[in-house]
Amino acid sequence: MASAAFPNISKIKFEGATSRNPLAFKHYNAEELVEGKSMKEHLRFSVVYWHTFRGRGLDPFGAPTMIRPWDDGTESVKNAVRRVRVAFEFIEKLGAPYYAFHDRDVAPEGKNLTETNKNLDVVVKALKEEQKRTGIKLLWGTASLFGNPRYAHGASTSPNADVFAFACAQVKKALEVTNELGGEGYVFWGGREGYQTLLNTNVKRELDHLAAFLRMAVDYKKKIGFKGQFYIEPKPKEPTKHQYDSDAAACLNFLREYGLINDLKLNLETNHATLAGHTMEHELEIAAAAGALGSIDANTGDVMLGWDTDQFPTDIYLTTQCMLAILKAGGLTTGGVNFDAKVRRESYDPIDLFYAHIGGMDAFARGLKTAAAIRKDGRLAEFVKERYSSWDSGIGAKIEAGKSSFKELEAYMLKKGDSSPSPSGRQEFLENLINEFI
Ligand code: XUL
Ligand code: CO
Repeated sequence: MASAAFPNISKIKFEGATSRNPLAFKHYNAEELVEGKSMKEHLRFSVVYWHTFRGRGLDPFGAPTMIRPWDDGTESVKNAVRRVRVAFEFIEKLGAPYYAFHDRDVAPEGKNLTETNKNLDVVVKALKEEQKRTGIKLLWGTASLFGNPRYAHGASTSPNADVFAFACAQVKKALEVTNELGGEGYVFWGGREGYQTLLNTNVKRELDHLAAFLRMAVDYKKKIGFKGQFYIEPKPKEPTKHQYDSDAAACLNFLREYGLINDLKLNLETNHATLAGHTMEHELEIAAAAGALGSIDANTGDVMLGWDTDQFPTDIYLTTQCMLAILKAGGLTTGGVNFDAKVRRESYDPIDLFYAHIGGMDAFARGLKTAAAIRKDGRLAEFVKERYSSWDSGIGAKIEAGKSSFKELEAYMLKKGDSSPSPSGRQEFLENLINEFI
């Protein structure tokens, strides 16, 4: 490749927990086996193009702070292609096996859709070359249906049918490109699919349109033979006051209502869960219960701030909870741990991108090892199993098998007089048990 963007950084290595090298992994040891599978296969780490290679530290109060030496500041295709080389140098040195992007992160828009698609084709060629050179794969692709002003009122839920049509054309191309790059998935995040005020909104029509859009995407996926997994990414608000895909339960309900439940799984994001007033653990459990746990956007919010700060995950409790839920659900199959996270506006040196990702990967590796140790110990699972043991035989088993009735249960209770006592929930005992492993 041409001159390196990170000439002083070599491939990040695992040095173990006692290392004090900030450019080394202390816990992520790619080939180390956990529950019989390598850490690399369990975690399937992915770097996002948007925050890591397009984020510039802009906020509503101030100008960009991140001046990247490889970026000439133009929206040219040449600059976009140069950025691809830098992105792959970074991901390769980091040792993440995957990346993810929106169409508009990688290539600039042109004067019209034809020119925009042509720009994308040029950059996709470079992405393909770099994937081949490095072996790095595309976890998922997606389309930005929120950045361009045409999407101010939403994309598939726009009151303007032409905007809906444009969004479909854009997603058609994004699906083709994701397929061409061997993407293992495709994400639909609702962007601006929601409302700012109900005074101007026909909710029923907008939901019907969102479903029609997803149905056409499913049809086109089949038509082009794209084998990747489709995901829907819940988020309750921001940029709109209310997003239709507000949390895992709302998404699952929507998918069931419109007959799409077998076509999409969920891509859950920690900071979106907390914006919805849930923990990430909750969202993972709700998705897993419906067999729809697909992938995760790994980040974290700030407990003192109410918005989507998209920080890198460093909290071992959080990563342990995530990995407990993921391992219980059978692991990430098509999905991955995708760092939809950005360095702070004040962390403007390119090297901060390394520190951030290394920290996130180590935090998840620790979460994985801790979760595996809790599972090996077995007391947590045993406690939960025991708590439900009244359902394993007798009247409980009969109810679960759908073989009982109100009449029978009344007779059962009239005979017994009262229910048997329920044992303690032992929350504090269980919290202490988790702490034994952290
Ligand atoms: C926005 C967000 C998106 C999706 C992909 O909050 O998380 O970047 O992950 O569109
Ligand atoms: Co996300």
